[in-house]
Amino acid sequence: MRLGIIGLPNSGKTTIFNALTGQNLPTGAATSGQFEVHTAIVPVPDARIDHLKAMYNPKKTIYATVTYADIGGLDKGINEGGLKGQFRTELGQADAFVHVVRAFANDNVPHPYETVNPQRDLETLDSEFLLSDLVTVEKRLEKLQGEMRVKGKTVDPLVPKELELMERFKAQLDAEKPLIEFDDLTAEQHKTIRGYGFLTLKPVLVVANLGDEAKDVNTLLQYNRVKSQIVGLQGKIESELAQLTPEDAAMFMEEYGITELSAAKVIRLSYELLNTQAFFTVGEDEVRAWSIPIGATAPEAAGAIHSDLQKGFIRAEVMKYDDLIAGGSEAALKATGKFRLEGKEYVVQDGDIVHIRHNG
Ligand SMILES: Nc1nc2c(ncn2[C@@H]2O[C@H](COP(=O)(O)OP(=O)(O)OP(=O)(O)O)[C@@H](O)[C@H]2O)c(=O)[nH]1
Ligand SMILES: [Mg+2]
Repeated sequence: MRLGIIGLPNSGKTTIFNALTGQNLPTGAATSGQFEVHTAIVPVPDARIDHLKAMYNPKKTIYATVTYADIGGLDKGINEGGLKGQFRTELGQADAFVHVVRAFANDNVPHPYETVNPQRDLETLDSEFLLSDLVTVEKRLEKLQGEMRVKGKTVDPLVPKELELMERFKAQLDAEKPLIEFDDLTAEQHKTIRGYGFLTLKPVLVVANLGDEAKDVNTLLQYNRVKSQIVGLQGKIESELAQLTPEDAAMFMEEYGITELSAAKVIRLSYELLNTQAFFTVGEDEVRAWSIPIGATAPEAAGAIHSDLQKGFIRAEVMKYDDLIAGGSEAALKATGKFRLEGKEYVVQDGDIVHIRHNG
């Protein structure tokens, strides 16, 4: 699952990438304006995994992960007539966006529009994305209408279907509304449009880069988009904290009365944005989180572990994480009858601890 970190030049994308991933990429003028993508895979903090680890004392502990891509070089697109080429392709491939908006004042860091105004910046990039989707839709419409004209009655029946969908998309974008508002798209429609990489179809986590003071993000910004959230993060401080050893970082945090790093919260919110949930497998060898789409069935969950487990699926043994913790042990949980055997139709829930019974 890939989240593209986007935002206006100098908003602090790379700083926030460093804060989230613990990397130490150069920030500031050195990288400005170049098309450059840096990626890193990050474990998603999960207190449940920590508890399971303490309970089973496994040899290995594996958290769910997300991938962040710091996508630099937006200035070109905005100033030179639309998002194009490699940059547009890169954006299209993200599953969701982390949209960084600058909320810090600093005279040494130039702002592309001179003043610090997070709401304006958020809307500027959003309209750019809307416009980009509109261009994609119009190109498709032209192509599909051409095919209808040339082929007449012999046209592939998928063509008029897609034409209708693109007309619906166009009306939505003309009204300056994002495509993510369509929550009734069928699996077939999703398949048709998958390759187009529509930007306004992706969920967005807006991260206000607060600078040196902690501020209430809701006083700075409003964002009413569905499946989207706003969060504040002190980019520079947290990117520096991410460079420390965990012990030094803990000491520093205690000294400043910081209980949780916003970076940890941003990573969790990023994960939730992706319509993904975690189930767990436990044992002496390994305690592990696995990511599956919300709504996945037990055999699909088995397939996330290994395709053989999906093929040979018989039943899933399921414990609820909360029941296990309340009971204190597997044995105690079994005694209360809360240990369950589920079949092929079972829809796995977030926090299920699963063991797959299978053939072969
Ligand atoms: N004071 C202050 N400066 C910051 C903060 N976050 C970023 N900066 C500075 O702002 C400048 C731009 O930060 P970057 O992280 O490089 O921003 P960017 O969005 O990646 O920039 P481009 O990739 O060039 O578009 C750097 O000089 C940072 O040190 C912050 O929280 N406080
Ligand atoms: Mg950068």
